[in-house]
Amino acid sequence: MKKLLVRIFSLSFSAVILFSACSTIQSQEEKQKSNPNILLIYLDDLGYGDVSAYKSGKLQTPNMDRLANEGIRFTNGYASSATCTPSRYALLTGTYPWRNQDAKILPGTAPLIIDTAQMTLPKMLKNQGYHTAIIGKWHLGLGSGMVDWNEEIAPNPNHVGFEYSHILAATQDRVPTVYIENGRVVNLDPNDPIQVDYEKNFEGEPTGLDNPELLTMKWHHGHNNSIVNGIPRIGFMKGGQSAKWSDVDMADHFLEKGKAYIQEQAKSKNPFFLFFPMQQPHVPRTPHPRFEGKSGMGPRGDAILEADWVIGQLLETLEQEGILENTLIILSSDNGPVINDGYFDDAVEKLGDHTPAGPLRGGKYSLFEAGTKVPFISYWKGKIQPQVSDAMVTQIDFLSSLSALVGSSETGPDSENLLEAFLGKSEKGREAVILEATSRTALRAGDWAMIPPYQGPAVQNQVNIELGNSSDYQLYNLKEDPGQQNNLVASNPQKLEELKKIYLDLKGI
Ligand code: NG6
Ligand code: CA
Repeated sequence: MKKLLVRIFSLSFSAVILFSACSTIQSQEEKQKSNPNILLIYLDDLGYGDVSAYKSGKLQTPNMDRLANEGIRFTNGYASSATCTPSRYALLTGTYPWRNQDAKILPGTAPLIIDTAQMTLPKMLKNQGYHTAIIGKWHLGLGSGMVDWNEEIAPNPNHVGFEYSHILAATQDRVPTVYIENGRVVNLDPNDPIQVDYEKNFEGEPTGLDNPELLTMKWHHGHNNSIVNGIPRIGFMKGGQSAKWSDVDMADHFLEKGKAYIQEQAKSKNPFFLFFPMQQPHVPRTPHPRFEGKSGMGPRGDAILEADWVIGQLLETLEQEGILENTLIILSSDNGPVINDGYFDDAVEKLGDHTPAGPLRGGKYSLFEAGTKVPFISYWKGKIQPQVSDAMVTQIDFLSSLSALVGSSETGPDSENLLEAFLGKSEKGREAVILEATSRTALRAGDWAMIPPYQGPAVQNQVNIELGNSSDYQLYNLKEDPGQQNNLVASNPQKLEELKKIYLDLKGI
């Protein structure tokens, strides 16, 4: 009898375990199915005033406006840095870029700067059943030292959480000027191997410096090494002729890959995460001839109109596949705007009264607001109520916030869970953030910005941008003075002390 009771008990106990195990599996599956797709559109050097929904520039960007006006337009959305690599590092890892010495503008030959053991946004989503992909600009390094571009390049984005990658290694102005899919150069002819060097040229290869007669775009500063498609680049490259990209077709190329990916994933029951980092309007600005002259502002404006069209096409694809309502779309930029970033491309001459930085001071490379305060939009048809939000949100917060969205408990070291703000359910964002620009840092806290003293020029003359360097502390009340014209250090010493303390605490000094 006792034996029988024990047996019944253990059987029912197993049944309970089995049942609860099943229900865990089921709820996991259900969760995966109900989690939305995530499309993260990330522009390169797009300024706060470049999107017409931000109501301060002269360009018309109807597709970005659609996202902004039917979603949340954040007025205090920040990239983590005023340049590309550090911002992307922070976005993917939820870690301040100044914690990683290597998170600086990288040459095309730099090794991968994300530790493959580190938690990343795509890894977290992959762990929750997402299919994950990156299509576009990478600029976080590849390989672990000397890369042989003719073999499999590893580690690559696939080793930090992306299941599919189709990328350009660094920037459009840096060699190698080829696409790389899942670690392999696309269309490479093994009889014409690629060699890349950032120190010295390969014998007999023309350069922008020595062969100006071969150029269709002239360099202004830097950008005078190897010539590809008539455009002088940063770095030297030899071989790989059949693999070289066509600059004017780049937008169409990535769009085609993006569309195909969305169409493929729409067939699956699992959600997807598509990171779509676009190259516009970074230099060299090479819009397709269909967009030439469309903005009246030269190639910079035309490239932004091209980017806007691409975004419209992505939206249309989601609509056609019937998955727009089930897709959270986030749009932002890696850093603020620059007009002349090293080529003579009419950007300065044809700018007219357009204001890429909107009302903000500075631009790319700057510790002033325009360096990092960028267009920042979240859109989810039917789920997010259209609104303008003044909450302070940053790209470093994507990891923890999206983790909360999909039911994961992962967080990033410096990433805050601002999901409610990203979904428009709360106006509460961050209290404070450390912003970075070319290895210098500053603080934004509440309505205030504090920039510590830095040596160095006040203006970077080649790009004509105020960098934020000053021998004194700078303190601005952004609510009253978004253009940072009135340094309040003398009149508000108490506030300065308060902010210095927050700054030092956050930096762990
Ligand atoms: C700078 C380049 C600039 C741009 C930038 C990176 C020169 C003189 N300037 O060094 O043109 O490529 O690096 O831009 O070479 S970013 O958006 O990827 O950070
Ligand atoms: Ca950039």
